[in-house]
Amino acid sequence: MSVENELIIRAKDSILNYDKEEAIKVAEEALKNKIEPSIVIEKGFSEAMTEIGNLFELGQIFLPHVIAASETMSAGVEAFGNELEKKAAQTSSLGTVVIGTIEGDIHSIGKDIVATMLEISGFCVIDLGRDVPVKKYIEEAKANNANVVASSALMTTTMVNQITLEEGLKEAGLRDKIKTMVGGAPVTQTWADQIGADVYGENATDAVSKLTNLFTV
Ligand code: HCB
Repeated sequence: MSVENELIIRAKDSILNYDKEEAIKVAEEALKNKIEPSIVIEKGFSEAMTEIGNLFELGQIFLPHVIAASETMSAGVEAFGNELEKKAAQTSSLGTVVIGTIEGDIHSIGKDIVATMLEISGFCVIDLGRDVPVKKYIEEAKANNANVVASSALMTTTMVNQITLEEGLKEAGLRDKIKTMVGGAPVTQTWADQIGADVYGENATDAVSKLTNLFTV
């Protein structure tokens, strides 16, 4: 098995075993072996977080486990530290993305992954956090001259606020200048089309590749 594949498997296992030390070790070994941080983050840490979400939903693990897994992922991502910053600095000209979890919704794990992956891929990312009021997205988009406003919604009850965001951007006269991206477990391409969002991000890789295409061609 290649070193890359071995490290991807170990990255996944570190999350599923809530093992911060191992997550940090995996990141350090990836750096030593010149393996792209984004590969380990997306195929290892991030895929395992999706699995953690499913296990939680099935009642096989509980909230403290979800939090421990999320903290393990943060430790692993942080261990890439300087390398990520260096990469972001080298290529930080693709555009500015204002991202947040939509009003009423406190789910942040997926949004955090997307924000990290966008940053590594050369976008300047302004992360507004979770439960972000529509007004705040608009203020920050204006203040930072954003190219993209990205929202995450994990609940059917909050994804409707992505419509309010589309309308808010139109009312503020910003919609023609800014691309919008929507994502989150209940969000689909059909929903994105229905509300008039420019991009649907199925996962972090899809989000990065679609935005990169938009801003490099
Ligand atoms: Co939460 N929760 N939860 N939850 N939760 C869900 C989302 C349900 C589907 C579980 C269920 O009932 N089957 C459900 C929503 C049902 C619905 O749609 N109506 C639900 C509920 C109901 C709730 C509460 C209301 C429960 C309660 O209190 N009664 C409450 C929410 C309160 C509120 O928001 N106001 C709640 C709370 C929690 C926590 C705190 C326990 C925890 C969140 C911790 C945190 O985020 N800091 C949590 C979790 C973990 C989940 C599940 C289990 C996993 C979500 C997750 O992190 N997935 C989820 C069930 C599930 O989805 N399997 C459950 C892993 C990430 C990596 O996937 O899809 O978020 P992702 O992100 C992907 C992808 O979508 C895309 O890229 C990411 C990476 O590949 N993407 C974007 C995401 N955002 C994007 C934005 C873009 O622009 C582009 C791409």
